[in-house]
Parts: sequence; structure tokens; C-alpha cells
Amino acid sequence: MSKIQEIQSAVESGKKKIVKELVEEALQEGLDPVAILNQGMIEAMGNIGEKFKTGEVFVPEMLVAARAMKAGVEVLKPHLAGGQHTTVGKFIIGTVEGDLHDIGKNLVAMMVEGSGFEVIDLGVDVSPETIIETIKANPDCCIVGLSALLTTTMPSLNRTIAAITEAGLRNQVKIMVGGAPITQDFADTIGADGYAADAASAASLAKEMIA
Ligand code: B1M
Repeated sequence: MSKIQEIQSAVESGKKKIVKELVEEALQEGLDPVAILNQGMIEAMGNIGEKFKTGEVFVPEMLVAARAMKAGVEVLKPHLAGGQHTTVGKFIIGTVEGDLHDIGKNLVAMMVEGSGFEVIDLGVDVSPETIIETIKANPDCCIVGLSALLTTTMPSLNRTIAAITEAGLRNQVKIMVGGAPITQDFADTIGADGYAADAASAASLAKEMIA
């Protein structure tokens, strides 16, 4: 089994400590951090999601896999983020109301921060009101990033954008949306300024949005 396969298997089985050790070893062996992330960890979360769908695993297994992935990402973080120190703008990010998934949102935050933005991470289950208060408290903010992982929370994206518009703040910020069920078409329908399919694309799009 290759090191990346070992990482994938340890994430899937939720072995947090082993994931950390394996990622450290993989980095020492000179493996590409992006490959460790994509083929080792993100693929493992895809596999666990499939197993959940077919009833092979349940919520607790998804949860421990998520914790194991987070532990691995912590080790990878300094190798992925790019480490740019100048601030090119502010990026408010959160997972929308009703949604507790944060791994993808955290990766986006990390990559956007690495490309020079000051990131204000509001966490998960973020209400439109909290987003509005945060925009008001940061009048120099340029981008609001909203993540949704459930088909049932996709309407929260819509509600958040509508609330930002009603509050008279829509012209003040660009809005980027993303998450597994989101598409460019959906983003266009709800009036977002941009959609990114993954964390690296989110970081490039953020830079384009303020150019
Ligand atoms: Co949940 N869950 N989950 N889950 N979970 C999914 C999403 C699901 C697809 C699993 C499945 O059925 N196959 C399914 C949704 C089905 C649907 O909506 N059609 C599902 C379900 C049903 C649920 C519950 C309802 C289960 C239940 O309770 N019965 C429940 C809902 C809780 C809630 O939110 N209210 C639930 C709970 C959980 C846990 C808490 C146990 C855990 C989350 C832990 C955590 O995040 N801290 C969990 C997990 C781990 C998953 C899976 C297995 C993995 C998600 C993940 O982290 N992926 C997931 C299955 C899957 O995704 N295949 C599943 C890895 C991550 C890197 O990818 O988040 O897509 P992703 O992020 C990507 C891109 O999407 C993009 O960039 C990221 C990096 O490349 N991106 C953005 C994300 N946000 C972006 C924002 C941007 C731009 C790009 O701009 C701002």
C-alpha cells in the first residue's frame, strides 16, 4: 500500500493520531502536499460519503473521519497555505444557516488566507443576520464566501444573499458561493458574483474578484 493509500484508509477509519503521523511521514518523504490532501484525504471523505449513502456507515463514522481529516490538515496547513503576509483585502466566510459541515469551508479559508486575504471565519450554521452584522463591522470587507454542503441548505445561500441586498449592503461586497451540491448555474440563479468548485479555485477567484 502506498503512503497516500495508507492515509486514505486511516482517514476513512477515523484514526486521528495515525493520520497525523502518516501525513508527517509523507511530507518527510517529499510527497506533494496537494496530492496528500486530494488523493489521501478528500478522496477518503468521498468514500465515506458513499458508504453513508449505501448504509454501510452512519453519522458517527462520518464524524470520526472528519476529525481525522482535520488532524491531517493541521499538519499540512503550513505546506499548503502559501504564507503570503501582505493583506490584499478582507474575506468573510461561513457555512450557511442549518449546515454543520466545515472541512471544505476551512480549506477554502486556509487557501484564501494563503493568497493574502485577512480571513474572518464565522464558523458553521451562520445566520444571514450574523453575516450582515459582520459586513457592517468591516466596511472595508471585499468578499463574502458562503459554503453549503446539503441540498436542504442551498436555500440558505439564497436567503443570505437576499438579506444582504435588503440590508442595502449588496454593492459593498462581492459574494462567492461553493460546496459539493452547488453549481455555476445555481450561483447565477441566486445572484452570487462567483462560484468555485474547490479551495484552490476559490483562492484564484478571490484575487480576480478584487482585481
Ligand atoms: Co454529512 N452529508 N451530513 N456530515 N457529510 C454529506 C454532505 C452527504 C453528501 C453524505 C451522503 O449522503 N453521501 C449528505 C448530503 C446529501 C444531500 O444533501 N443531498 C450528508 C448528510 C445527509 C448529512 C446529515 C443530514 C446526516 C444525518 O444527520 N442524517 C447531517 C447534516 C448535519 C447538518 O449539517 N445539519 C450530516 C452530518 C455530517 C457530520 C457532522 C457527521 C460530518 C461533518 C463534519 C464536519 O464537517 N466537521 C459529515 C461529513 C464528514 C460528510 C461527508 C462524508 C464529507 C464532507 C467533507 O468534509 N468533504 C459528505 C460526503 C461527501 O462530501 N462526499 C457528507 C470533504 C471536503 C473537502 O469537501 O466540503 O465538498 P467539500 O468542500 C470542497 C468543495 O465543495 C469546495 O472546496 C472544498 C475543498 O476542495 N467548497 C467551496 C466548499 N465550500 C466552498 C465555499 C466556496 C468555494 C468552494 O466559496 C465560498
